Amino acid sequence: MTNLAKYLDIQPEVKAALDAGRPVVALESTILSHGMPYPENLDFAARVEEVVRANGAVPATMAIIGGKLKVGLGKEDLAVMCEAHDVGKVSRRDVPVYIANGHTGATTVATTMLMAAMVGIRVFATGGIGGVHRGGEVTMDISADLQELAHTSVAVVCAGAKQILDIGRTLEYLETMGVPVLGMGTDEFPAFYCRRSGHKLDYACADPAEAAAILRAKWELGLEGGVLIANPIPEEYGLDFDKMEKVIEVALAAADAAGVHGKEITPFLLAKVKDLTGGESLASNIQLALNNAKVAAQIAAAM
Ligand code: PSU
Ligand code: MN
Repeated sequence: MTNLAKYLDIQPEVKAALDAGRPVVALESTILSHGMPYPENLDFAARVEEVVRANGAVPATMAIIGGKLKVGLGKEDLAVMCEAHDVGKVSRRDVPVYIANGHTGATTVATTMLMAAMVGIRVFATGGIGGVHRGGEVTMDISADLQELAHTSVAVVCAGAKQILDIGRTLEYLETMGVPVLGMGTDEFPAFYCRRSGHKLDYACADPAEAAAILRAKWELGLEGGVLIANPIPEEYGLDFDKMEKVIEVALAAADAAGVHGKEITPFLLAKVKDLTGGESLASNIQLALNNAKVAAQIAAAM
């Protein structure tokens, strides 16, 4: 940690928990800065941390603020990320640029994972992961989240992947990269707002303890890399798959017409889906992310 120390700013509570071997759960900030509107994101940021605590773990929301890797955010830092003025989106390749330039950016799944691994946090809760985009076999637009899952030893609890992606190819990619995908109480990969995607999984876990046992076995064997834990949205908040498919087709056509590509495509599609579905999708988004935080904290505690 000697070389890392000058780049890292770890909240004292998180540091104390890590030193004592108590459970800690990482949380990302792209979901705050680029995934939810203000001020709803501010309320969500506080609630998701409460859920982690209520389930026996210490929350560590990640961000890059003024060129520092921040592990655990206080109230003021959370407000900066939620207001999101001049806050970029930072995936693995962006990290050194933001550090050297002293910029502020929200961490994606990939960056939150790599920061968690740097400080020894093993479990991370998010909403949905990035993946292979539709048409990715031609454009090669594949989220860096998948490479991070291949190499970085952190378990990511998510509600699957949004239908903006090619879910089948995303799962194929994870299989090739040796990433276990575990359904929490299901043998079907969920599609974020929807409990079902039509894609079967090989492994279902009955509960957080079973997931924790699989993580322990993987990492004690020295099998480096992440594990994806797919936790479906609670039944009462789930949206209809066919209805979402129509919304996503409109969003994809809009992205195409606007010529959006690269790192802008995911935020563009997310914003479009939000516009097209209004408050309904935001409420679902919040509930699924809180549910993931609960399961992640329970897994961290079981480890
Ligand atoms: N999918 C969502 N909501 C999100 C993201 C993805 O449903 O907020 C964010 C996550 O931070 C994820 C990132 O890591 O987008 C992926 O971006 P890209 O496809 O550019 O790698
Ligand atoms: Mn991309």
